[in-house]
Amino acid sequence: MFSQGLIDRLEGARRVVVLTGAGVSAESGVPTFRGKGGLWKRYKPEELANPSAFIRNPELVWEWYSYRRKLIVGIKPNSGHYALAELEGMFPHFALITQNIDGLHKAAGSRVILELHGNIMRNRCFECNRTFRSIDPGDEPRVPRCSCGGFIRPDVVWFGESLPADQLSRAMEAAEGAEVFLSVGTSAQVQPAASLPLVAKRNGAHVVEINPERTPISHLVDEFIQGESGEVLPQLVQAIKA
Ligand code: BV8
Repeated sequence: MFSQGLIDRLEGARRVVVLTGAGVSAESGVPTFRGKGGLWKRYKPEELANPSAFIRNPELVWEWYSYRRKLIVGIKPNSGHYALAELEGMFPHFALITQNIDGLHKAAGSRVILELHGNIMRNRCFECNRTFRSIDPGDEPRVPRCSCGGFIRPDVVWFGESLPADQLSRAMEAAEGAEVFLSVGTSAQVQPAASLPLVAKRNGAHVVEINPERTPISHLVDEFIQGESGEVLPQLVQAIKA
């Protein structure tokens, strides 16, 4: 499954970077956005995960996130998450960049995690940006209010919103310095995350994509490994150990 070139590169690598997307959480039962069985059929994520949708209909957006939070409460990391946590300890410099907002990488033991798109279990005020951890999504469609009077929203990055500057700059830096870059479980359609594998490639990294399906960057990477992350990643860890 793995080229000797990849194993050789990984054996000698000091700087390894991984970008993950919703596909890594699929085997934990978290629906992806765009694949089959994607989230809430009736709406496209781009129609709901944006500030104007929230201003127009805060209850609908809040309800969508409450629905998604309920999907996430009680799910567990899968073997792909655990393999990534193990990979972290195998290299002097390792960075895990995720587009996922489900917190499963942390739950699996990964320590250096760059959350580009926020975290669904955190909330913040739409007006004053104060963050709230305690809000229980509960069942009420009523959108909670901050003491400043503003609506409280999930602390995630919506379409049209800038990514957290420190997370993005650290992710760019990691991609620029990577010797091996793995793009795992992402459809590579959302910017600026989708440009990270190309930044790595432009700076000399050996770029590997792991996905059951091809994506818009599959023809640009050095290796495309067709498969599910929950299977491929543990086998990659074993191959390096061997
Ligand atoms: C920005 C958090 C600067 C919320 C998400 C016009 C106007 C405004 C902006 C734009 C525009 N045109 C383009 C843009 C930029 C826009 C963008 O990229 N749009 C795309 C859709 C064209 N990006 C932004 O707006 C970003 N901000 O650019 O700010 C700016 C500011 C103002 C104006 C312009 C620019 C913000 C993007 C962040 C959006 N937030 N999520 C939430 O989750 O509710 S994005 C969302 O998509 C998730 O984060 C998700 O992770 C991410 C990417 O999707 P994937 O993770 O790849 O998931 P997907 O379902 O797509 O694919 C799953 C993959 O897994 C598939 O390939 C499948 O084959 C594979 N798979 C399935 N099973 C497995 C598997 N792989 C492995 N193993 C398996 N078992």
